[in-house]
Amino acid sequence: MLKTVFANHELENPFMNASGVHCMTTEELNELYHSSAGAFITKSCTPLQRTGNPEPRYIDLPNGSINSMGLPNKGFDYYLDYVTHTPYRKLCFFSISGMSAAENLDMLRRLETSSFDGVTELNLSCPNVPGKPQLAYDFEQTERLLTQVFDFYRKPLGVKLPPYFDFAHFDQMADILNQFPLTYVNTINSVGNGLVIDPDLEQVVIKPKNGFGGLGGPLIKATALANVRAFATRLNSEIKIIGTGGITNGQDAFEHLLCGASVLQVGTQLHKEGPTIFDRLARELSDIMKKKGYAAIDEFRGKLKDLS
Ligand code: RRO
Repeated sequence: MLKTVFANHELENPFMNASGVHCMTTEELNELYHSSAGAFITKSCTPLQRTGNPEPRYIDLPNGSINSMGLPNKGFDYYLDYVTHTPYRKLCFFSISGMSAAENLDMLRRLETSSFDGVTELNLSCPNVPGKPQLAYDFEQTERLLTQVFDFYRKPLGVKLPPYFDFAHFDQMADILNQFPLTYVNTINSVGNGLVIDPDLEQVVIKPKNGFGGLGGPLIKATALANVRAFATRLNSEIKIIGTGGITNGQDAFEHLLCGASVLQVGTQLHKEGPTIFDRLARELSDIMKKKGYAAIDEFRGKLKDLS
């Protein structure tokens, strides 16, 4: 009942990890592969490996998480080797997050000529590298980069966006994205540069950037749903939406689907619970659908109602 078609692949269910969580090493990626997740994605990578920011750099909160990992990753070749040498029957997404347009274009050229036949995610929204603003908050640079990408890139590609908070920005970004043959838009990355503090110790809780970091989990769900809905109602129907942000149970998943998401990514709660979470989410979403009399996700996807 949860079967979902995405980029011409049939997924057992719409659930997968959000890039960054449980996907840094081949061991973690294998655990996702063998879990109940319908698909999985690699950690956003750069051409060369990076150690990332100093620790502590990820903290679980009662209502979510804060992180300033700083793009630690094992480098493009490590993940390309994994996705091209592991026989897989589960859709695999490959996330890249170059430190410059040139780095992104270089990695995409190498993916284009490789045997990789999954889906590529271009991360335009990492909030945690000191001195590097989130690219997708710069509309001109985003349009220029996508123009350069689609000059040569022919494999399925989506972009990972930061949250937007104004209708003018939803409109402007959707107008840009609608010009390109994108497979999907993934919304949202963490809500950038929140500040969580410990009042007893009178100090911040993570070390990098004086405690500023990306927020995830239940505390960002309303912003995630707003962005899913805003893009679902503005993008061409060929561009699918991946809904990310605040999914901890079947009801959260149901809400993202109602707003128009096709695939659902889980970050904070996967970090807390581990890959067995995908069994629980699939069961809880199926139970909700059964109670409501839905036999397939397509019967309610995107059908959120306004008040009359
Ligand atoms: O590695 C990170 O600090 C990170 C990345 Br690349 C991202 O896209 N989103 C996030 O919350 N953390």
